Amino acid sequence: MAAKLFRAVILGPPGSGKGTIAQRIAHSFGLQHLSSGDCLREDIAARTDAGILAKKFIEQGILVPDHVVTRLMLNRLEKMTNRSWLLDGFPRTLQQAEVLNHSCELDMVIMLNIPFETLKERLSARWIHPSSGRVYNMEFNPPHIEGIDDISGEPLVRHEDDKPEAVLARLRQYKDVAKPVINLYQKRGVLQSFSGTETNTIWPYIYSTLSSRITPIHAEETHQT
Ligand code: G5P
Repeated sequence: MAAKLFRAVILGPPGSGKGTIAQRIAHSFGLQHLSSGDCLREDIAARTDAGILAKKFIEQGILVPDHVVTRLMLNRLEKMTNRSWLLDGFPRTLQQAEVLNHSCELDMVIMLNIPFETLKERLSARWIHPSSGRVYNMEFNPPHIEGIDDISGEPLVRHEDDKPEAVLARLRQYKDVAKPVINLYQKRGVLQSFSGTETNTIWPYIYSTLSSRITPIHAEETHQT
């Protein structure tokens, strides 16, 4: 008999560590990690119609319209019907959550609660390697050589929306939009919240909560700041 598929979402404000933690979950539990931000950036790079439209919104740090993101993500999910997966950054709005609800049932929604000041500091120190999605932070996980990806040796870049004005816009908008999504998943009984200022402190709790529902493929690793 085929193993039961596991479907999860990670929610949290910009800079809360969704991408960092999602990569750890994908590695430890073998889930396919699908980030809406990465999907949008891929479409921007490929100059698709959705990408050209999305670019204007992302540069200002505001949400891309629901119908654009929803279509993009559902298309990707259709190709993953026989995989266990973890969505990062989607759904963001109640409308997106309702559309997702029609196509699948979620087993767990991981919610990250991180103080506002911590988020601002983290985003301003973030660098990424665009083709792999590897994320660095000049204090938390700096590259071995400044400005260079550890694995490929290629240059690191900053997201357009990590500029200070865009960061503030993203954080403000998040508060209004996320509340009904969180309430929805709380009512459904699938929400698991984790609070703190450090990813490495929160991670063991997330690992242990997930381990109670799905068998890890890699033992828990200790991550040091
Ligand atoms: P994204 O790409 O989904 P956001 O805004 O949700 O972007 P973001 O900024 O990628 O989220 P994150 O994934 O929560 O943040 O966090 P991260 O990248 O792992 O960590 C942030 C930084 O902190 C990194 O440098 C990391 O190394 C560091 N860090 C992590 N943990 C620690 C720690 O413990 N200590 C320290 N010091 N540092 C740490 O979306 C981008 C845009 O796309 C659009 C929107 O316009 C959005 O703004 N978009 C959507 N629009 C509509 N609907 C959707 N569903 C959309 N999805 C994306």
